[in-house]
Amino acid sequence: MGLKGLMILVFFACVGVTLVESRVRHYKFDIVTKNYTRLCHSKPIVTVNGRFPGPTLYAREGDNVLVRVVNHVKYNVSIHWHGIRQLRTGWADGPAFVTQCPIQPGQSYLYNFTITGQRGTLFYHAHILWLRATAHGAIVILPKLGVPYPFPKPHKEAVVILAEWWKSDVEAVINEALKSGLAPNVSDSHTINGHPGPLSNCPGKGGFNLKVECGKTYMLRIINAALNEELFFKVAGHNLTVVEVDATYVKPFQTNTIVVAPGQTTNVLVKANKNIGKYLVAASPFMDAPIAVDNNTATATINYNNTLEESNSISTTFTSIPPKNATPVANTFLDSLRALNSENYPARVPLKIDHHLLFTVGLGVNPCPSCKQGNGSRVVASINNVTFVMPKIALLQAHYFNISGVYTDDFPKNPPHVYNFTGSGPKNLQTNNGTKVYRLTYNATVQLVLQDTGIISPENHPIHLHGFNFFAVGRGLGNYNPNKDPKKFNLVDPVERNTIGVPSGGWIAIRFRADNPGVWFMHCHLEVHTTWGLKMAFLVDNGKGPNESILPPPKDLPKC
Ligand SMILES: *[C@@H]1O[C@H](CO)[C@@H](O)[C@H](O)[C@H]1NC(C)=O
Ligand SMILES: *[C@@H]1O[C@H](CO)[C@@H](O)[C@H](O)[C@H]1NC(C)=O
Ligand SMILES: *[C@@H]1O[C@H](CO)[C@@H](O)[C@H](O)[C@H]1NC(C)=O
Ligand SMILES: *[C@@H]1O[C@H](CO)[C@@H](O)[C@H](O)[C@H]1NC(C)=O
Ligand SMILES: *[C@@H]1O[C@H](CO)[C@@H](O)[C@H](O)[C@H]1NC(C)=O
Ligand SMILES: *[C@@H]1O[C@H](CO)[C@@H](O)[C@H](O)[C@H]1NC(C)=O
Ligand SMILES: *[C@@H]1O[C@H](CO)[C@@H](O)[C@H](O)[C@H]1NC(C)=O
Ligand SMILES: *[C@@H]1O[C@H](CO)[C@@H](O)[C@H](O)[C@H]1NC(C)=O
Ligand SMILES: *[C@@H]1O[C@H](CO)[C@@H](O)[C@H](O)[C@H]1NC(C)=O
Ligand SMILES: *[C@@H]1O[C@H](CO)[C@@H](O)[C@H](O)[C@H]1NC(C)=O
Ligand SMILES: *[C@@H]1O[C@H](CO)[C@@H](O)[C@H](O)[C@H]1NC(C)=O
Ligand SMILES: *[C@@H]1O[C@H](CO)[C@@H](O)[C@H](O)[C@H]1NC(C)=O
Ligand SMILES: [Cu+2]
Repeated sequence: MGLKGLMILVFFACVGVTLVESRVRHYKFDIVTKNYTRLCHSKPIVTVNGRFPGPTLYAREGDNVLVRVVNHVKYNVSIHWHGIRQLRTGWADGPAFVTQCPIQPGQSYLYNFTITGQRGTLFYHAHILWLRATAHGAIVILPKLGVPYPFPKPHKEAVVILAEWWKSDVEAVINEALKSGLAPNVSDSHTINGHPGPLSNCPGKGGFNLKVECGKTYMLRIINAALNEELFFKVAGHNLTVVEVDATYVKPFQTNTIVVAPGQTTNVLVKANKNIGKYLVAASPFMDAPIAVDNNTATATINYNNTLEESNSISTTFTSIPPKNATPVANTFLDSLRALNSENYPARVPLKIDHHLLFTVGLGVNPCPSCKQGNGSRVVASINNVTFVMPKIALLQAHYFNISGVYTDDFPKNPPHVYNFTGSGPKNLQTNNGTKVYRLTYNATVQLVLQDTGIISPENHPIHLHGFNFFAVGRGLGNYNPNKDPKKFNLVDPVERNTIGVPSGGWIAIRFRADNPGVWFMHCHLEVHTTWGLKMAFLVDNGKGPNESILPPPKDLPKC
């Protein structure tokens, strides 16, 4: 009897622990227009809860997250939880017309998802039009209670969000470009946590300032929420120890410069081991193709022991920024990234591949009689020569409710023509239009080689896959060679991420397992290229097992 009673007690104790460990986190996001005055040019912007960047969403691995999003602006809105895997909950993923119809003005939608097997830094952002320029914020997923980081616990943590700022309304910027057929204006400033920083000539400068104590270690959760630009990030006089990217742990390494593409996140440790003073933090553009970028450097400061108060008497240590075309600096950083691949965090790289795919990514030119400035042509973008046309009904709804005529499942496995992809390109720069998906059975394995093209110009494309993390097993310049290149693949500890740059004039090979049923968007995270059509979707069928089907849609799922 005594023993039996004890066993029951132990059983209840365990259940108790489980219940405490995962919680329901409630958030309310009001999408509101706010007259933002922190920069030189005061103007109304679309924000989450009136803040730029928006509030940080905190959760723990295992938590159920419920976010009620209420649309108070004149635009249609949807929010994407970038990098959250959304296992079986595609309804909560967010890209407009892919997994949901938009939340219309005056309407609301409850995003309901559970964070499974992930911890680290991600972010949320609007996933419609160009609203994500200002409607975004950090997601911080702490490890489960009692589970430590696989590196020494930092004294404090700070979220560092990099973004872009236009003097004009962003919707006016992209609409002007679509009308002309040409590229949109580059931004007027980069920002760090909403500020261009102390080196800008805006009144009320100052900017983000991190106070540190000598001898302590700090973790920066760096997010690139910019629309169109990859960024270098540095801290004057301090090395950065990289410990995580896209909410996956990496083998720690030191560097003085990191590069973060739009859609990527990077956690670094900074040890405050320098002389007391102020140190500049800098974010500047990386562009290794002849394409215009905003060349303004955003800055912030790290201050030792409250030197801010005596800021006039303490000098600031500056840092040199890499030239914008510093490909070797970017490569040194990217080549250093390796999955942690420890016992607790193994890299489960698919070794047997069911689908070998080769997708060309790049630009094109289509006729546009009304595009006067483009002389009757407009720049477009495509994957395997398909310029994706957004449907009027969300793809996931069409799939789930068997609505025909919304998409076809014949997205090409290979480019329709083989040519010197990274050369000057074919004579005919036109593309096909289509709303096509690539279909996968549940649990199928995919190797996808993303090949940049030289059409108009080679360019680095940060490709983001929804619904999955993938392993980046290989990367190279020129045209991918299916006979030689796979021999050099890293199948042991390749970095695992959700967004990766296809090198300018080169290729990248990624692998993933289709263990999440639903419709999953894949697109360039340079918003201008997404707008131009560099996007497609994978459709993953339900599996046969009990937990291998899409859950039914929530009752309040927006209608088109
Ligand atoms: C926003 O601020 C600017 C400059 O202060 C002002 O001219 C404008 O009227 C304000 N707009 C709104 C909607 O408050
Ligand atoms: C969230 O989704 C889960 C799984 O479908 C469901 O059990 C739960 O009731 C939902 N929560 C709310 C508040 O709708
Ligand atoms: C884009 O830049 C051009 C040239 O500076 C300017 O005339 C135009 O007004 C800008 N467009 C927008 C929408 O800001
Ligand atoms: C900073 O990192 C670089 C690159 O790993 C290394 O060569 C250098 O010694 C480090 N500097 C310090 C002060 O640790
Ligand atoms: C930045 O770009 C502008 C316009 O493209 C140019 O006039 C300026 O000289 C550039 N500045 C630097 C520092 O490269
Ligand atoms: C359009 O044609 C004019 C005149 O030939 C030329 O100067 C201009 O560069 C062309 N613009 C584009 C985008 O091709
Ligand atoms: C869609 O079609 C499939 C297969 O024919 C069927 O199993 C499913 O119940 C249908 N779904 C709806 C919502 O009608
Ligand atoms: C492809 O084009 C590039 C750039 O012009 C050139 O360097 C390369 O030799 C070409 N490759 C082949 C196989 O022709
Ligand atoms: C792309 O498709 C267009 C339209 O069908 C065709 O004219 C063009 O040759 C194709 N280009 C390539 C590179 O496949
Ligand atoms: C694709 O659509 C554009 C209009 O957006 C049109 O000009 C072009 O001819 C279409 N391409 C094909 C191959 O139908
Ligand atoms: C998925 O595939 C892996 C590897 O082949 C296998 O171990 C696993 O059991 C499969 N899962 C399901 C649900 O089929
Ligand atoms: C919002 O989306 C709905 C559904 O697609 C569409 O009918 C409506 O015109 C859109 N409204 C605005 C303001 O863009
Ligand atoms: Cu791109």
